[in-house]
Amino acid sequence: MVKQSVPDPRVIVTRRLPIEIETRMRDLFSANLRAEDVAMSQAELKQAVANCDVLVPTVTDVIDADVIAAATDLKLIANFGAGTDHIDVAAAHARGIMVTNTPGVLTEDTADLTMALILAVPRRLVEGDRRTREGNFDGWSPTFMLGHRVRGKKLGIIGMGRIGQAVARRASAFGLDVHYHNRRRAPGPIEEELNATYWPELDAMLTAIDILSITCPSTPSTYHLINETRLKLMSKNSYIVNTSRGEVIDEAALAKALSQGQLGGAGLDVYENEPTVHPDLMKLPNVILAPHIGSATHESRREMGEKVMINIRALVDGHAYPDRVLPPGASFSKDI
Ligand code: 8YV
Repeated sequence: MVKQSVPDPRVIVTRRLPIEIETRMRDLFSANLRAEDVAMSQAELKQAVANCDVLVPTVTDVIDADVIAAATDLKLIANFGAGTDHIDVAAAHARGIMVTNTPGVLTEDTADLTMALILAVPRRLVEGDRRTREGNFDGWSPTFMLGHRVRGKKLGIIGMGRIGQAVARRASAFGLDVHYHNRRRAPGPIEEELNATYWPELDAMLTAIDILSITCPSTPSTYHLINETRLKLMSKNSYIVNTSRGEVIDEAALAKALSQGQLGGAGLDVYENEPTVHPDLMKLPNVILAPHIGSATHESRREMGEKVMINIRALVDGHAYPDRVLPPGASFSKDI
């Protein structure tokens, strides 16, 4: 189906993007690019949506109903990133404003970072690096810096989407036994390929696993999915890795559990109030705190930019959007 084309859309980009993407954006569109890499304020976002056809935001922009209400000619929010929890997709949809994202291209890099944390936390890699730099490596000893073996342990994945599956593949290669919890059970062939055990009840899975990896999206139903009660279900030697969104874990409860030795450690790439990190987590040696770098490779960021431009081209040429995001319950058949 061909929709109305918008030949020369005014595009506003909220953050600095890789230079080759900015150059191409300038070639293709009337693009208003950011001079400095600083997030826009809510007032600036409102001003932006009142003066463009396409907004290109990132995870650091809160595109809430208030911002969307300020839009005049806005037709498309072409998000630079896969997660769209910072956008009120329902409010956009209600006003006929399309939302697109950049899935797929950051899967492998995010899974690599997840796997790196799954290995680095039990083996105390970052703690060891710190000790060496601080002059606290006095030579090899049979009992120095012992961690825990990864091979043979049970990995529980929450969220068996693209990234969860890519983590499962890596984990199998490292000899981990893969378990998962997801809203829906994965199709048989995928479960078979990944040799993954499905747990319909999250609580039951938490009692059975050694390492928990969170790769589900942040939605109202996953908010604080891992809370104080659920943390208590996990064993004292277990680890948590989160590369999805901070909001999925009650960060204060996690900090408390780790401080009290209820868990073995954690590897986090995302936080509830980014860039702020719970002060107690900062003090713990058995926690690795990565600065939201799941997709931070030149390759991913370039390909995310490509996807953003392809989605904007769909508007220019009047084609269906390749990466359209819909609010829950909405149907694809409506005004594609
Ligand atoms: C992105 C991410 O870097 O794509 C996502 O959802 O979490 C990150 O890897 C970020 O969203 C860019 O907007």
